[in-house]
Amino acid sequence: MIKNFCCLFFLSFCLLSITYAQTKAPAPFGPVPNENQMRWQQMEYYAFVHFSLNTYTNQSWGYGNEDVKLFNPDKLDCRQWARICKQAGMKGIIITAKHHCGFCLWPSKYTEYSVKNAPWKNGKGDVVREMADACKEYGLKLGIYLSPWDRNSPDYGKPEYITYFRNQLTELLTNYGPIFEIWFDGANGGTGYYGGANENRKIDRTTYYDWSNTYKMIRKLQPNIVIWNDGGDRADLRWVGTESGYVGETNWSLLNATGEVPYNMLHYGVENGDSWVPAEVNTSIRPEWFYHPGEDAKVKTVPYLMDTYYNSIGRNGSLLLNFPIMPNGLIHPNDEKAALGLAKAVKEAFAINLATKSKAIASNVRDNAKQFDAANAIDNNKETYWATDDNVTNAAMTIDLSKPTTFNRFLAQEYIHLGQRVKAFTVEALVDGNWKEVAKATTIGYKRILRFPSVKATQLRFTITDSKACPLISNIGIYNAPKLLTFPTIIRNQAGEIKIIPVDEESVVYYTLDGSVPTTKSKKYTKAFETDGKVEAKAIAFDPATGKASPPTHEKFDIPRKDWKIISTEDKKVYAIIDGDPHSAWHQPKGTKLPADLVIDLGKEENLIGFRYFPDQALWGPGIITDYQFYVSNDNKEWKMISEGEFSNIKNNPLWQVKNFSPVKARYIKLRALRNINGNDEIGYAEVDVITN
Ligand code: FUL
Repeated sequence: MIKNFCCLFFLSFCLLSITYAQTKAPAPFGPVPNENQMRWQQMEYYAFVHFSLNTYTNQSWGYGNEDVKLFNPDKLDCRQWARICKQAGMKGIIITAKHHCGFCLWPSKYTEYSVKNAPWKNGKGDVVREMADACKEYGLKLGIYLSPWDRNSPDYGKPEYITYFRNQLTELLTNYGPIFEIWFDGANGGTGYYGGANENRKIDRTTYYDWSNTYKMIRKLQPNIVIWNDGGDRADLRWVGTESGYVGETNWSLLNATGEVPYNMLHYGVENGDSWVPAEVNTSIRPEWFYHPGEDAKVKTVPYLMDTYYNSIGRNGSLLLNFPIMPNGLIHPNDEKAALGLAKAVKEAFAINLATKSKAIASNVRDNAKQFDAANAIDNNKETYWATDDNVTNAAMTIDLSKPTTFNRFLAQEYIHLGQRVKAFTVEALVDGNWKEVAKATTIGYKRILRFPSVKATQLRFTITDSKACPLISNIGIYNAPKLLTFPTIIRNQAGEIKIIPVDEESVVYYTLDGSVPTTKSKKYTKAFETDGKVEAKAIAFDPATGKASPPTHEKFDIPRKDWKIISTEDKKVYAIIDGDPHSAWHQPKGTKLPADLVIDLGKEENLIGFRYFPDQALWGPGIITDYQFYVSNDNKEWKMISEGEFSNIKNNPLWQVKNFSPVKARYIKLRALRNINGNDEIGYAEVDVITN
């Protein structure tokens, strides 16, 4: 009897404690990630590789008529790509199996426009297979980019193309093992070769691909996949509205399941959205996505990439960093160096979490239970978390560092399995007995990292000032990252004056004008100075305190523009176009109908070999030219067209557009805008320049 009683007592105790533990656990709040999204989120950092016929034609977007015979890399080695990505700390690689030109890197059964008709490996090669094998060898996950737009296919725009597209998807999702992510580019429809039709084919992005059925098929073939799509139908992940490498400081992993998604929603998410659609920040390690030899010196520097890291992974996004593959089939050594440099900088910045050995105390702990104590946020286990009582949405955690400690980074992670909650928080440091606010921010999400000037303090206070529901914090990090000097900006105005602008007021700037790398023995920059003729300027920022220097900035300026006159308008503000300042822009007057001309008198005859156009940098800025013609004249009467075409991908990546042509002597130039990104008549320019021989 006594024995039975004991058993009963023990059983009820167990039952009670389970119920107790269960009632205490917070309920999910709002949309939550599914398992695939969670697995993907934890990858944080992975690569894109852009490789196609464009690699051989120096183009950004192929038209669809490029010769397959051009594809003949002599050193192609996907193992080199995988090795670099692995060493760079990346967790996977997404390969452009088919870009807009329609050329397939795998021997698709459904088209002749593929590696099977290329000279590479006598048509027996399969780049996707080699990529899949290399990923497996290096323990990386494989992802596929399959462009929904196909400028080669004769069927593009017709219902038949959807069958073709799905057949190709089936090949890729069946024959190459597990695929972690599929990427459907949003550039859809427009001019193209289309099997010889050479026409403009428009499609309705929202209906043409019948995404919901395509998604069903994908999920059946690859149940663990995440789908990226900015093409009209909500998928698992979202674009952030720019390809420049940053998401909004406020970043909700939510969108609405239906309705349009304007820039603001892509960039910041939707606070009260009804679906979990987290942000992926995609950007290239160079300005463009495909390889262009002219960009070998334009590979992003480590401080720049580190900024990208903080502005993506540090803002509740993932980072998808692109390597353009060279025509020989390899990643360029400059790109490798930059990616490994970033990995080293990240490792150094987050080497020691000063919070780990400290003591954490919270102003409120859910039911005062150990299970939800503040210590869970510094225990190195992301499955445990600090939680407050249900009605508490304002709470602080104080971390005692026990002695004066220097730090300049704060990292926080929410336990997002149960939803994203935090709306606002502050970070304070206890310096000489006084609390000093060092940072203030909005959302946290999966991971948030804040940067602030170094502070020496004995305690840190993390206060959640607003939250949608009781906050759940799974991880806190406090770090002292070494200083990375950012390179200065160099601009030259119309008068030929060079201005060098450092990011950091304390650093000293040294420069050269002969193409050599500046050192502390080079000229020290004190104020703007005049230059004449063509100039190659390089500058570094130097920190006298540490003796460290930034990587050099490199700018090449063509002929001076002192005597240039813009003669197609009376509006004096038009000179913003040649003032060297990338932030100032001029727009054609209201009421202008396309085509719109911009005519410049260069003052004297010049030997021209190209021109450059820099669009308005306002996001998705108005009047960005997509289709142009370029004319020259010697008398402003008789004009000769010497270049025409498109500025591919200018909407998503509004960079300098460079167009070269055969040498020609001329005094007058005319840039004719034929079409803009929005299909209306607005036309704007931030800068226009010429390239001379
Ligand atoms: C863009 C494309 O048009 C670019 O060419 C590139 O593939 C990039 C990743 O997406 O929208």
